[in-house]
Amino acid sequence: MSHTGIGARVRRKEDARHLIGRGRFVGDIRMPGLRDVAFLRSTYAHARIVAITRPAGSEGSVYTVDDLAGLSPIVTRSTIPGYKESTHWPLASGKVRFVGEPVVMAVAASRAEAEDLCDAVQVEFDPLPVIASSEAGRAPDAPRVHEEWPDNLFLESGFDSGVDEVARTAPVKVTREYRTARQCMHPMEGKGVLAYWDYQASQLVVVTSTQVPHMIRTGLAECLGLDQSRIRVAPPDVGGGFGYKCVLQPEEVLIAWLALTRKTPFRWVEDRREHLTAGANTRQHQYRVTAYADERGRLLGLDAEVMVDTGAYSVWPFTACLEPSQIAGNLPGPYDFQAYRCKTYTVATNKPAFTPYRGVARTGVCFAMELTIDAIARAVGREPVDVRAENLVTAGQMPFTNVTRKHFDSGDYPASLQRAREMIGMEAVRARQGSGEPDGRHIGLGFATYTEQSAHGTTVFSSWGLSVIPGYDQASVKITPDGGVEVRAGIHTIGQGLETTLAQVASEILTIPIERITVTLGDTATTPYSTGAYASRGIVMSGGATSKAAQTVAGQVRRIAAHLMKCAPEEVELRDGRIFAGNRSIAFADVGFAWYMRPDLLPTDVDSRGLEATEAYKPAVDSGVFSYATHAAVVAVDPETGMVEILDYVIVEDCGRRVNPMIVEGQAYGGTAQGIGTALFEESPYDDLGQPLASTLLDYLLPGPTELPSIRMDHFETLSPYSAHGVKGVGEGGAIAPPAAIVNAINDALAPLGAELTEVPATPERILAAILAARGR
Ligand code: MCN
Ligand code: SMO
Repeated sequence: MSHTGIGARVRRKEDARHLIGRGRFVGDIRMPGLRDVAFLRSTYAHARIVAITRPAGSEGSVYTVDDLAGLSPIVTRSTIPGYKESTHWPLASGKVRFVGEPVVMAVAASRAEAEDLCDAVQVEFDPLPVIASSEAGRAPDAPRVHEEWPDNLFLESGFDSGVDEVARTAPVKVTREYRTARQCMHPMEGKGVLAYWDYQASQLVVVTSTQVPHMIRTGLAECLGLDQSRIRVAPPDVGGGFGYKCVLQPEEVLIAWLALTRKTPFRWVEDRREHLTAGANTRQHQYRVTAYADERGRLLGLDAEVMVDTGAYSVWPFTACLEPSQIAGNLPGPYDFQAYRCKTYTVATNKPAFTPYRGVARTGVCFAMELTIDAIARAVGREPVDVRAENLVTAGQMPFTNVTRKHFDSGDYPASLQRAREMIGMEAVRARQGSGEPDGRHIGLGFATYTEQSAHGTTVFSSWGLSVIPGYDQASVKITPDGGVEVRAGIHTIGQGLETTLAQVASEILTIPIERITVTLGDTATTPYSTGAYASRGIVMSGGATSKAAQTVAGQVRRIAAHLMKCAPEEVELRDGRIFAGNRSIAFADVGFAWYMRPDLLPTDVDSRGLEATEAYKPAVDSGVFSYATHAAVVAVDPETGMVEILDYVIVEDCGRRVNPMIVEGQAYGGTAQGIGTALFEESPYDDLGQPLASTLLDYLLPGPTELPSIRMDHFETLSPYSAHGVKGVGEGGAIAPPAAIVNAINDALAPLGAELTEVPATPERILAAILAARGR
C-alpha cells in the first residue's frame, strides 16, 4: 500500500474537482428566488452626501443606510492604548470617505438589472478636501477623515530599546527612504457572498468566500444583533484569499442583513473593477531607516520611522494597526542586533481600507531591511552576501530571542544564504559582470533572507491589541463504521491544499490511505471552532489538532482491537491501513463494526466517545514557529529603456518537515509570482483627489507566465522543536522576499552608474529616473 502520510508527494485531492470545472464557488450557486445585488459606489474620495433620490417605484429594491433597520456598524476594537476606532457603516452614512465606498444597494433578479437600478439613483455630493497620502493625513491642519478624531492617526506606536548610544559611536551610518506601492491582491475569484434564511434550521445561512468562517460568524452576529447559534457560515470553494478574505467585508454584512430581514436569498459577487477600485488595498509603506554598523558592516543598531496609509476604515477583526504593529516587530528580520527603535504611524486617509496580503507587513519590512544591508555593504566596500552572512542569527544561537522578543525556534539561516549563493553561481555572475554584456545591458545579483513567523499564540494576538482571536485551533477525527476516516476542522481551504495535507496528517497516524479519508472544512455548523486560514498557521495549528485527534482515535482503535484480538493494547500496531498484533491482523472496519454495531464485543472500559475525538492544538511557544528562506535573483537592466529581465531566480527555503513537498513547492512558486508582481509591476496609484488611477487590468499589471522566470528551488528540513511533526508554516513566504532580492539585484546592476532604487514596483520609468538622477549628481 502506498504511503500517503507526512512527506508524501501525493496529488491534491481538491484538484480532482477543480481541474474538471466542478468546483462550486459563490457565483456558481443556483437557487430559486435568488436575487442579485449591486452597489452604487462613491465617485468622490471625501464628500458630504447632500441628497439621495431614488427612482419612483423602487421601494424595496433600493436601500440607503437609513433603511438598514437593526444593523450596527462595523467597529473594530483594540486594547492598545491610543488606538482610535472607526465607525464603518456598510452603506455610507452622512459622508463618503473613499472612492468606491458603497452608498446605495440595489437588488434585482439579475446583476445587470441591479446595476441599472443603481444608475437610476441620483446622489448629490458636496466635495470635501481629500486626504490622499500619509503626509497629507499627518499635516498639522489636515481635514479629518473621521471628524470626531483630533487627528488622522488610528495609532502612533512603536518599539524602542535605545539607539542613542550607537548613533553617537557607530563608525558607519547609512540612511535611506523606502516606499512600497499600494496594491490590490487579485485572487482569481473576487469576494462573493450569498445568504438565505433556512426555515428548517431557523438559521441565517451565509455562503461566503472567506478564509475565516468562524470569525465571520462572530462579526456578523455583532452587526446583526443575532445569537451566533442562529448563524451558519458555510463557505463554498474559495478561489484564493491571500488575506483579502480574512476580514469582514461591508458587503458581507449587507447581504446577510438582506437575507435576514427579507427571508429570501441574496447574492453579491465582486467584479474585477470593484476589486481594483473599491475592494482591498494593501502593501503601501513609507520608511525612513538609519542603520548603524561597524567598519565591516556588522549591524550595531537600527532607527526607523514608518508610515502606513491604511485608508478610511479599520478592518475587522485585525484593525488598521496590524500592519504597523507587525512592521515594528519584524523589521529587524533574521539579524542579531540589540539597539532598535521603530516609530510607526497608522494614518487614516480617503482610500479603501487596508487589509492583510500574503506576507502581511513582512514584504515591505524585508524590502527595507535587505536594501539597507546592501547599502551598508556598499558603504563598507564588501560583498552584500558576506555582510549579510555575518549579521544573520546562526544555527548555534538557536533557539534565539531577538530584540523584539521574536523567538526563532530552529534553522540555519547562514546555510540557506550560502546554498543560494552556490546555486545562483555568484562567482560566475561576478565574472560575467566584469566582461560586460554585448547588448549593453547591466547584470546584477541580489539576495534577500527573511523569516516567516507562523502559528502565533494567543499572547501575540493580544499584544497586537486583538482580543477576539484565540491562538489555538481544533479538529475532529472519526472512524466510520466501514473503517474510513472523516476529518473536520474549522479552518478553510482556499487553494492552499489543506484538504490534502490534513488527510495526510491523519493518514500518518492511522496509516489509512488518504483516498479513504474525507476532509470537511470551514462550515460552522459541522466543524469545530477555528480562527481560520491566515498567518500561515494552517498546517501547524489545524495540522497539530488533527494529529492529536488522530492519535486519540488511534488509542481508541488499539483498545478495541486488543480486546478483539485478545492481547494488550501495547501489542497492537497500526500499519499499512490495518491493525496488527504480532502476525495476526484485522481491518479498521472490524473495529468500526464492533463499536457501531456490536457493543457486546467491546471491552468494558471502552472510551465512551467511541472512535472519534475533537482535540485542540495550542502552540508550545506563543511566538509560534519561524520558517525562513533566502531568495537570490540575477537581473539584466537596460539603461536605455529601464527594462528589467529576471535571468535567474533561486529559493532555498526551510519550513521544517514538509507534509507534502509538492504543495510546499507550489506555495513557494505561487507566492514568489505574487512577490515578483510587487517587485516589478503591480501598483494602485491614487491622484491628489483620491481617485484610483488603475481601474482595469490594462493599468494594473499582473505578472503572467511570460513575465515569470523559471525558478529553481532547494529545501532544508530543520524540524521545529515546538510543533507536531516539526512542521512550520509556508503559505506566505514566497511573497516576502522577491521585491528585496530583485531590487538588490537591480541596484547591483546600476551601481556602476551610481544609481540606486528605493521604491517598488521597479518600473522602467523609476529605473530611468534613478539613472538620470545619478547623472545629474
Ligand atoms: N505545508 C506543508 N508542509 C509544511 C508547511 C505547509 O505541506 N511544512 C502545506 C500545508 O499543508 C498547506 C500549505 O502548505 O497545504 C500552506 O500551509 P500554511 O503555511 O500552514 O498556510 P495556511 O494553511 O494557513 O494558508 C494560509 C496561507 C496564507 S496566510 C496566505 S495569504 C495564502 C497562502 O496560504 N493564501 C493562499 N497560500 C495560498 N495559496 C493559494 N493557492 N491560495 C491562497 O489564497
Ligand atoms: S495575508 Mo494571509 O491571509 O495571512
